[in-house]
Amino acid sequence: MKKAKQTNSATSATASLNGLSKDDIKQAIVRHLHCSMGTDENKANDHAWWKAACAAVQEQVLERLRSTQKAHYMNDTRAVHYFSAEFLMGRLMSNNLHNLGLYEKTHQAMRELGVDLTDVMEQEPDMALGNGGLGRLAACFIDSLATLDLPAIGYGLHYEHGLFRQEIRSGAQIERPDSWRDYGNPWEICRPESIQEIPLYGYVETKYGDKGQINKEWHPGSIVKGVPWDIPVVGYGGKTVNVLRLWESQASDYFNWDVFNAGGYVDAQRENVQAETISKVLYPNDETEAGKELRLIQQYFFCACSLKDIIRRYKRAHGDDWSRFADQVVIQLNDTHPAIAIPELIRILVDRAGMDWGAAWEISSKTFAYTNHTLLPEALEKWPARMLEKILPRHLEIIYEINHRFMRKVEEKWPGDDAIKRKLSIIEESSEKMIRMGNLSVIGSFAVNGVAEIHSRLVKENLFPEFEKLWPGKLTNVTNGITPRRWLKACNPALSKLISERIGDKWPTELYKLQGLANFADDKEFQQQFMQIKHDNKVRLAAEVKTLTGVELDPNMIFDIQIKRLHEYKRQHLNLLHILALYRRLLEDPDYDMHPRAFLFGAKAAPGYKLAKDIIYAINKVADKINNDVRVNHKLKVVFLPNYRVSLAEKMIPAADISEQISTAGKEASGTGNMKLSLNGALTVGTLDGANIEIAEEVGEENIFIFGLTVEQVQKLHAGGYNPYDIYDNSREIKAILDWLETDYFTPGKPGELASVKQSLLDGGDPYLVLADFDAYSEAQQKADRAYRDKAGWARKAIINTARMGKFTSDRSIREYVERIWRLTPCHVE
Ligand code: 7GP
Repeated sequence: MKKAKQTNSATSATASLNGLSKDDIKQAIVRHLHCSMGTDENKANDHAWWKAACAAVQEQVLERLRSTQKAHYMNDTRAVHYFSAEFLMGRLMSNNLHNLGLYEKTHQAMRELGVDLTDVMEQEPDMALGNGGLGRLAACFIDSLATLDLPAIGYGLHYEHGLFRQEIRSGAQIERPDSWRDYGNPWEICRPESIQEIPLYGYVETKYGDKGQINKEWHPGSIVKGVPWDIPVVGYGGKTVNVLRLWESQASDYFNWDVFNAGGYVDAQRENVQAETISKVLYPNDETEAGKELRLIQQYFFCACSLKDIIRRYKRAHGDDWSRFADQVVIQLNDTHPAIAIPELIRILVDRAGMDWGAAWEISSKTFAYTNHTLLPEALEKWPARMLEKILPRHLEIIYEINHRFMRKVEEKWPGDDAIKRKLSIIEESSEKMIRMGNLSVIGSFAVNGVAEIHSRLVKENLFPEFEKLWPGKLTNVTNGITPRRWLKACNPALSKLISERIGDKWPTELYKLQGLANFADDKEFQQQFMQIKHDNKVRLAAEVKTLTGVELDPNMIFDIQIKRLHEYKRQHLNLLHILALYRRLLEDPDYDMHPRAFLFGAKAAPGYKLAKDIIYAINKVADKINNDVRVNHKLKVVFLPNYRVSLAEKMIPAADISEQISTAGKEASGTGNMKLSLNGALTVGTLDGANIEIAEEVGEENIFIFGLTVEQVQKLHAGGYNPYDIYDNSREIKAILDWLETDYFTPGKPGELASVKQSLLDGGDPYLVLADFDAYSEAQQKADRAYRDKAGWARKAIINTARMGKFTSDRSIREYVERIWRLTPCHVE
């Protein structure tokens, strides 16, 4: 096995500059203002400046893209192909400038042109082609892959509308379409030369060869065209520029031609609409299965396009010799969304390349690896066999064949044990026959990983225990990470500068270097500088909050932040109950001793998830009441920031004092927001769940506020029959708070509007143990409050948090994938 070398080539971004001067940049921007935008310095608005600046940067990017592709081609490199239905990229301008080492110069160039780069960058819409953690992880990973000079390509869908834009009207979430490409996306390049045609529907014909062999031929009922759009991914240091290739669906000319000739102009248009629907919208689900036909078609569409693309490239170098395929190609499945790629590759090998099953399986099972991102049963994908039969009839046959052969293995291992067979089978024999994509992924991959130690342990022990027995060692862990380029260097420039002054500027690629800051944790001057930066970031965020919501925040308050998708298991409602407790305590005792605190939320709820939307509504109603209650609003504020997204996260995270990571133990696979906040000097209030556990190990228990039930205690409590009424009946505070929600105190004239939250915690059975963890949470919050008042003590803890985040760079995660799963070698680009 080849071992990946530690690749620290991209140490200092500035070192890699190709001598481009500030004046060169100025000239390029003005040239694009004139020649690409058709305007001039006097007339241009910020949008035009933004476009011109993008075009100037893109020139640099494309040069390097060309050299990278040439180097990869010349070296015939093994590459990882990261298949993901989501890439939550956010904005690219600041990131690309930082990674090219051109940020400062461009800033100055623009200043001399009379424009402010920060304002101009605000023009860029987020690329919100993802829901949450899974999609953002993919974005961090492709940044690290390029930074480490690893041959890699991201494959996904070119959604016309990304995750919905959230508006808050009278406290309620309203979903509006996201239109990130309305005025063009200056970063993407269309590649018509690599268009693919993708079959759908139809039937399978069985043919008998003259030697008795059986051949299958799929006669599709419809063909759609996949048009690739390439988004360059610039590594830090600007040497390697990889590609994110996103597929857009279009009606195939070929298919419409017949209809059109038959005089069916209108019908032909209808076909167009259907084909184009495939990449129209991102499903706004996080941690729930969509279960819709269109979603399955989306998955197949991008997997089939990507596989054809990979095979075309492979054949260019190796012709019809398939023997090296698995040596050159590794495909990482980002959850089960792309799992249909497994039967698709087998179909290509058996039906198109004429291989026998054994040879095809040999290749396919050495090509795929699978990452699991959740244990929540409602998120584990299953497709009705009926639906597959209609859309992908040949794939269903192949899945049955995979399962048939796999069942023989199970029989060998556990002779006569039908219960195990039922459990491990890809086919679930319920009232409606279902295909379990998780089982297919495990069976069809050579490696399976969870995303944090505890999660991977639970994957082994609870989700797939028999698979672990069947293939010891196949299930493994790679703890998630985040790119420190975006999540510290670019989003927190003042802190980055301070860090570089103290420990040098190598930390963006060698994050363990942050350890050096621990030496200054007790240094009065450093503490003062560190906390001054935090204060300035809070001032800036407070201004943003004022603009977005009208609420005024005093930056001397503790900024307590919970930002993540809205879900019961993430327990935003636990946070809300605690806010209500503080409110009550303040009303009962105006001298109640607490440091003033602002609670900030950012969260989108899946449009069909009623209770999640009710929780958003409740947060907003409680916020309204508290923020306008002069008895308490000098000590307590609550803000729900609308339309949480990557670019808003970049403003909130540097301003956080406290990071809320309060999921029910065992439910949050890893979390990555927890890493971003801690890296920026926030202290975590959190449960022993996901990566919180590893963060606690790194920062030490005195620098984090851990509370609540452990995974084992959660399991015990459920097993013993948990009754939330026992807590409600015995806690004066909890009873008062829950009853409060039923009155019209927060919704004048409309009692009961917030009752569903209470209902879910009592008659609903409180499935996520909010009440069971309430007292422990409240205590942890009190500890945090007391700790904050010791200014030097807090500064020390905040500094230690930043200093100990080295482990959580996505570069470390990628190195682990490379060494243990992908076996890639870096390819240095001149
Ligand atoms: C998320 C997990 O909830 C989060 O804990 C983890 O950090 C992240 O993936 C990256 O691994 N899962 C999703 O976003 C998701 O949609 C359903 O999971 C498959």
